[in-house]
Amino acid sequence: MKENLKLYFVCGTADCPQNNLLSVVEEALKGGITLFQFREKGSNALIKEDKKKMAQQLQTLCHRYHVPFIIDDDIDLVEAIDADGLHIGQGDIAVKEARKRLPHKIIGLSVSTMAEYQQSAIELVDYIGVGPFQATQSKADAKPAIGNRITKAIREINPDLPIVAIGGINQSVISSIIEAKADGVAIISAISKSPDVYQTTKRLRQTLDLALTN
Ligand code: TZP
Ligand code: MG
Repeated sequence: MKENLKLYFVCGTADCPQNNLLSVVEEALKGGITLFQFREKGSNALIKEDKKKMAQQLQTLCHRYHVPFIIDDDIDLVEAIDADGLHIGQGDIAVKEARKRLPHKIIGLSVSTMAEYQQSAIELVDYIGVGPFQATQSKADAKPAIGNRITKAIREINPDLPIVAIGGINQSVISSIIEAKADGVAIISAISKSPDVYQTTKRLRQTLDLALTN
């Protein structure tokens, strides 16, 4: 799991200014993302059959590059298309219930505070997403920025838990996040809104590879 968290791209149609989610994801795959999450949110979000069709196309694309395909929040869709996993927030379906329905799939959980960590069934998840690291434009209801504080505190008490940092992450903060002992970074806009998704992703991946070998 830790290897897959290195460069985790999270994206939905609303995150792509040119309305080109499929080509953005393909460029990011070519650039070296290690995990992808389909996070379809907002007032113009795809729903029902349209969402399912998009998910299937994204899944096919990810698998062509041998990258696991995760879906945000929609456990029915995970089951319907046999996705590789589910990501849930604190207000979504309970971890215990998700694990019961998805015994062998990847389950990720968002954690923003130590209280959330302590109150969650951490032993049932495959990784946690910790954030927001910095202020973010990509999540309407984002909690206050926490920097590396929660990552460091959780790493102290749980040395083996796969942790990915999320929120406002770009090239310039990667080394500090890896020094805080996260296993990787999850990114929306620094990739999806880049004028050159392939080059940006490739550079992020090179920086992560270097930071993780030191
Ligand atoms: N959860 C916490 S911050 C965030 C999510 C989904 C948004 C991250 O997006 P960006 O554009 O990388 O700040
Ligand atoms: Mg959610």
